[in-house]
Amino acid sequence: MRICLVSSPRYNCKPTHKSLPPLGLATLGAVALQAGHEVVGVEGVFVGHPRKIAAEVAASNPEVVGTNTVTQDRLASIATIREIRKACPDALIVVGGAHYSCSAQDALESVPEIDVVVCGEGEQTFLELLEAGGDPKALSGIAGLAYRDGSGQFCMTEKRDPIMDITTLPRPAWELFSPQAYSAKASQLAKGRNGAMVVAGVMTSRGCPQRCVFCANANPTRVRYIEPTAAVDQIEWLRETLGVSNLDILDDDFLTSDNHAAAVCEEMLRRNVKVDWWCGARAKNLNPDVLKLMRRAGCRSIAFGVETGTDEVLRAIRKGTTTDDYRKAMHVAADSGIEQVGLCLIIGLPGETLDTIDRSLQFLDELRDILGPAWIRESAIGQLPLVYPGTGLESMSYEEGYLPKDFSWNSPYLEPQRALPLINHRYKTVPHYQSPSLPLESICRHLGKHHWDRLTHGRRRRYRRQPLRKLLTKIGLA
Ligand code: B12
Repeated sequence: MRICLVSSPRYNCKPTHKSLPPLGLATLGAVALQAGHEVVGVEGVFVGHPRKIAAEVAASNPEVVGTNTVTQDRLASIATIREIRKACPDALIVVGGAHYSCSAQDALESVPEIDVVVCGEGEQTFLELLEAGGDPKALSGIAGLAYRDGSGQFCMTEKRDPIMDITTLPRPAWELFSPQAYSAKASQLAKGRNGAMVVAGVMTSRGCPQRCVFCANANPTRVRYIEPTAAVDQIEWLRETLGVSNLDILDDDFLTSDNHAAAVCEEMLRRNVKVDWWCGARAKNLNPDVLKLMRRAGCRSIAFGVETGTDEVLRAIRKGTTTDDYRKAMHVAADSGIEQVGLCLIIGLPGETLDTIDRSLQFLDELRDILGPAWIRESAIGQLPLVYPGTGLESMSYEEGYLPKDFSWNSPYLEPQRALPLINHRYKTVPHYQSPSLPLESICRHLGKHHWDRLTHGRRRRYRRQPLRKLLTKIGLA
């Protein structure tokens, strides 16, 4: 079949190169090519405008169009899908990825242009869909799908098991996209560095054992690993074929297995693969020897989701870590020689009070002192919690009455308190979590009065007020 895989434009439909090349779409492209299909990639993120993206898609005369998005960009993605439907009236439009997977019923009920939602890992499901020639009658027999039946009713097939042997998946088809055209500015590694560099992402494992209430990860809790030699084959290929000098290791937690992380690093050192890389990890029980090995293998930077600095809020969000874990982790990270450590913080999570906010920010200062020069100020900027589909925060927001019962992810949503400071203008159409006992307004007032300078330092532009109507008009939703 002729397939066109399209990346979503950004929320404002402005062309940008500031992103990472789309690993999910490149992986799907690889399995489709391997099975003998014709595949074309369209970098919607570079094009921006939905109608222009649709014209590029139509030029490949596809029988199947596949796309995905993140929640922030969903309205721009839907506007694009509507244009694609007009330009390719007979194509089967398939969507996937974390956002659509977790809001499949809503998508199919409110966006008639979408034919099928692939839920969870897509390789096998997409392949079976293509093998069935996209025949709507065959959909009920394919696990991991949501669709509308002949009478327009929402249907979901049985759940698709995660792929256990992820080593056997083909190398992502980077030839469909152009990793060299992406701006390194989307990467943590670019901070404070000059000169051209090519950045790409690899995943050496899939899955995360945690289920934090705010996380929008559609991955299963069972963690699966790529054989270290196969993971390094990919890294070496990116280095030698595309000149990738900087790598984002995108595993949900690169340190779920010390043995796996150490084996990947040892293999990189054995083959003398020269790339700078960074990764994210959970700050619990860090092994000092593994962190030192990571540093030797080229790891320059590591990010930890601290989220909050009090044990009561850590318990409420089911993070499975304590403030003591963080203190110990910062000592290990500082001693490892890793140059930059990023700490991400969310303010206003369940269980938060004005007192826990003050203590969290004090705790952050304590961690900064432990880290010394490795501390990256930028990444510790507080963010108000966003609600993503399928998360614990989404269920709480319905239960606690903050999200209206008729809320749809596919209609324009305007944060009711959008004029508040600290609501990042990029996220105005994504609901924020608000606990019944601590209104967002009180949080913002408190932060504005006591912590404004440190929280907005260097990024005030992000919090400027921008008329949303202008944005919605642009994407045809006003
Ligand atoms: C790399 C990454 C980025 C990169 C770039 C993403 C890109 N352009 O590709 C950067 C660093 C720029 C980034 C930024 C952000 N990200 Co991000 N990111 C990731 C990360 C770590 C890996 C994504 C990835 O490549 N996975 C590997 C591939 C193989 O998996 P996959 O993409 O899920 O694809 C599989 C399936 O989902 C499915 N599938 C996916 N697409 C499609 C399409 C079709 C047609 C089909 C059939 C199937 C299918 O099949 C694929 C193969 O199995 C994920 C976390 C994660 N574990 O996935 C978060 C994640 C995608 N990001 C997320 C978020 C929230 C963001 C930000 C909004 C963060 C912020 N606060 O600013 C920004 C938004 C930027 C933007 N506008 O695009 C959320 C998305 C949640 C949601 N509901 O949308 C995730 C899930 C993290 C999380 N746990 O909350 N991100």
